Amino acid sequence: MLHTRMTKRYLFKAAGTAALGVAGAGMVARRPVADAQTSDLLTVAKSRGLSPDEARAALATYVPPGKYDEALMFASGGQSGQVLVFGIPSMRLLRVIAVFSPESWQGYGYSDESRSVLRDTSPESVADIPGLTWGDTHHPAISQMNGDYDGEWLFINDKANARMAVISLKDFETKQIVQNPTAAIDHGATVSPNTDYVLESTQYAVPFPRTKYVPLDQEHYNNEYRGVATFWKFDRTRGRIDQAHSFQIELPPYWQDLASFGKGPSEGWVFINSFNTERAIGGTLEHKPPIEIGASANDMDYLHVINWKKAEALVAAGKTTVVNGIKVISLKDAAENGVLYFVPEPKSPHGVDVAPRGDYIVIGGKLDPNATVYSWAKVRQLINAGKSVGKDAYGVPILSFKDAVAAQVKLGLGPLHTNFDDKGNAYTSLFIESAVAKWTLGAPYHSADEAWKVVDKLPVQYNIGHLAAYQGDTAKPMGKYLVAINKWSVDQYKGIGPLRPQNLQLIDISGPKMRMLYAAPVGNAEPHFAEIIPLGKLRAWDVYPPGTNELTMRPDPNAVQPGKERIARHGKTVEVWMTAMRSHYTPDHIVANKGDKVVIHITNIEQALDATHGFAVHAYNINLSLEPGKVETITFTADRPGVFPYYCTEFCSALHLEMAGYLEVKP
Ligand code: RUQ
Ligand code: CUA
Repeated sequence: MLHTRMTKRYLFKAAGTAALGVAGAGMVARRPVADAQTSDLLTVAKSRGLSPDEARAALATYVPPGKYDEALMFASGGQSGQVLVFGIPSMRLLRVIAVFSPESWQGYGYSDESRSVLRDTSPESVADIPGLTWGDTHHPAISQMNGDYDGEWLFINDKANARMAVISLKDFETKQIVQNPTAAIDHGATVSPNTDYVLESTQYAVPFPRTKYVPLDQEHYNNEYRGVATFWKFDRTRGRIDQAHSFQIELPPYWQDLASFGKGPSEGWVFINSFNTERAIGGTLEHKPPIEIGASANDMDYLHVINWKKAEALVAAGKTTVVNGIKVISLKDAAENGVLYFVPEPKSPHGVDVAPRGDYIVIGGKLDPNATVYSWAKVRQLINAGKSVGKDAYGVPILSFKDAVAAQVKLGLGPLHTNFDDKGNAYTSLFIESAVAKWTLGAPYHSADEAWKVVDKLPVQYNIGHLAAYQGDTAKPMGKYLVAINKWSVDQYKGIGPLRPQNLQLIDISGPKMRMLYAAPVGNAEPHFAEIIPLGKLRAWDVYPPGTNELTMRPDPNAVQPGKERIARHGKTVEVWMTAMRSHYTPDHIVANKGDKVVIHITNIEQALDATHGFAVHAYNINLSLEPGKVETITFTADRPGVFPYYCTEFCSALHLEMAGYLEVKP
């Protein structure tokens, strides 16, 4: 039903009339033009059956052709192995970045350059698992300076194979993938406030290192299975993770989960939550409790509090062992040297998020309706005073729960992840309740009588996992927008078969009450976490400088100028230096003998915005994407005799179909 009076008020606003805030037909009469526009808007709203709130939401999110979204959201794509880039507030999917899975539109996994990234063939590589063609991306992390996104780099983990990827935000392409040498499955991925390190925390404990076999029974599990926190050193000048200066901290075989770096007063520390401190290993067919029961028996698990500055000092002092090529601080050394502490956290928690000023650490209860908030000042005091209430089975000091907690805030069913706004409020996803809870932080964000209160709750559709507020996990949250990353869409989209999209919902958090703005189905991936950054902070290239190698981002030695194209034959290798421009390849004939190695370097010599060409070869499983200025190389063996057309796969011009050539492979 349309509430005409309300609708008028909202739509007048949008039409820019002077009749703001007052719903009265009398005021409209003064502005006949606006009045006509307004009644037109009302007609549209009415014909589409939109309520006043819905019409308002449409206006708040609509980005007209030729205008830009104000922010970008980088969301993981889960088991699609990709990163998705959405515009905010339009929620339009603007880009897909192929990371761990080949993706033919981007030519990712087909060119020599992208194949070398996917397989990590860099000289320092310790990658040892061949043939991976997918990943499970979970936690994107934009590079930071002083706890604030700097818009330079993006990191994302592959949970399934414990890998970390580096993406450049100059061209939105994956530059590096590193394989964790000791861990099998990871979960947490996050950056330190100045991006010195990218932290990867494990999930399921395996024999340490993963490359050895240790029987799965309780005794072996307790003694030889381990979790690990990996601190990947990021070298900004090279734009690469520097494996030689990275290190790990061995952790007990609890199942570590997400991680967040401290900042401000807690800078130099990192927090990782955990579950299954019971060390349950299942065995359902042997009539042992299933993992989900065994892992939920204890009332408390352990928040891991890690002094990474101290860990760095231990590494510098040589207190490490090299395991599978990486320096490792042993669990014993970590426990005895003030690197690792535990604080109990209620039963199987999830999510660990540090408040903007670095003063509070929030844990989602998951099985407990509370968010548990630790005071960094209190935790720090306990550590300084050397006060522990005991040690765990591995000698790690345990701090007193009640002396470390600032508050427990009862939020609702299934609290998971928390982000923050610019007014001292926290927003927590409630998985079971399918809602977002807005609540107040304590001092200095709010006075004592306003602190730790739920002030609003908004239902979402359905089963929210993470949420992402505008810069909501940084030292400088911006408020305004929040995206609920819902896991289920159930009945929200119709006629599309049993595999349902995920459902991302944009929420306006600028006022005292949250308002639902928009729902965006994601039909190609399962986003987990996301981060939202203002468009103005990004300095992406529009085109590559002429002759650029996408990996080095520098001139490619095989770039070729128009007029200098050539084919050279040395022994059984045919090497081609080719140019692509609208609407031809030079050369358009390549001749090889069966069994020859064919190497083609293609330079897109265009500099016009969006003048991208493809390069596909029949029967050879080849497709490249050559954006303006880019050089790519493709190497293959001409093992199949015949005549193979090659053509441009990107519809680039009126003569796009004419952009073709022939590869002859003589028998
Ligand atoms: S955590 S299931 Cu981001 Cu809630 Cu991976
Ligand atoms: Cu170039 Cu189509």
